[in-house]
Amino acid sequence: MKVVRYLDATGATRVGVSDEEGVRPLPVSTVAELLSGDLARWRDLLTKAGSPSLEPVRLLPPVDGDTEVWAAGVTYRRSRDARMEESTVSDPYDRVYQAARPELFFKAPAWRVCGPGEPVAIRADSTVDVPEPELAVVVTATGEIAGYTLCNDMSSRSIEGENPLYLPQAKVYAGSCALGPGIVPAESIPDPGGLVVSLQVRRAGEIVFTGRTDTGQLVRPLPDLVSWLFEEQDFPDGAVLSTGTGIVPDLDFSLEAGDEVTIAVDQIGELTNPVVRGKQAMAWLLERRKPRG
Ligand code: DO4
Ligand code: MG
Repeated sequence: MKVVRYLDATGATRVGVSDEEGVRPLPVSTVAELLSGDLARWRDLLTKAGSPSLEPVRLLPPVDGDTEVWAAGVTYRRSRDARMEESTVSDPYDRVYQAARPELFFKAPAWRVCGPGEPVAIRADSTVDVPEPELAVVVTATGEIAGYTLCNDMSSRSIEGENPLYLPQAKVYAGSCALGPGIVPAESIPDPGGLVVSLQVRRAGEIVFTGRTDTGQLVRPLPDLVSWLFEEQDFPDGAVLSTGTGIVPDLDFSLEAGDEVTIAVDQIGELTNPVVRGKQAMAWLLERRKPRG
């Protein structure tokens, strides 16, 4: 069972639960509303799904409102080694891998998140770009893990490699964050520490990269990452925290416009996105953004 956001046949945005019976609408209009209390409230609201909807649906990103997406970095040995190789300054990556305090960075406001099947982007001013397949935790306003989804933390290796202080530009831009396909409630995943994570990149119908890891390689417990995130700030609409990548291609690989990226996490789902280059190709995100009241 997954919590999903979707467009119904009338073009209205809905929130529901998707399972073998179909999609059943929930009595809320946003996922932010589901996350704005504690875990007990989230669980209670999920029991209130209606009858299966027969309408055709298109999935949307499973975040909305003022929910923020954050990400952790250098939480797998492979990520540490890849950063040390790509960067002009390798020391900060080794130090953060071993430090008590994790690397956490803001990734995207909900409106800039891409959903299943929607384009993700590489920057027009970047030369080495990769997808990062990551398990993401979805957290209530009270800091409890409500569920799991997938995050593609699209990244420019050339920009971050030039100077680690360029990390926000390497990581935060139009088309840099995809989430989905839905949110699997935490109680369905008794062991989030043993999930296979995989990545496939297709180019002109050919597979040009595949990689595989598992969440057992994560150097930090998930609740530990969440408690660092909530240490000195509140998230009244909940938060999504992507937990880092353990799959990084060699430096001679770079994504190209026209590629198709598929990331998957065992028991959570699969997320496929085509790749475009530059912010003009992501102008649809602005169109979709609702006017603020
Ligand atoms: O410091 C770079 C961030 C690395 C990252 O995003 C990851 O390890 O997933
Ligand atoms: Mg990452």
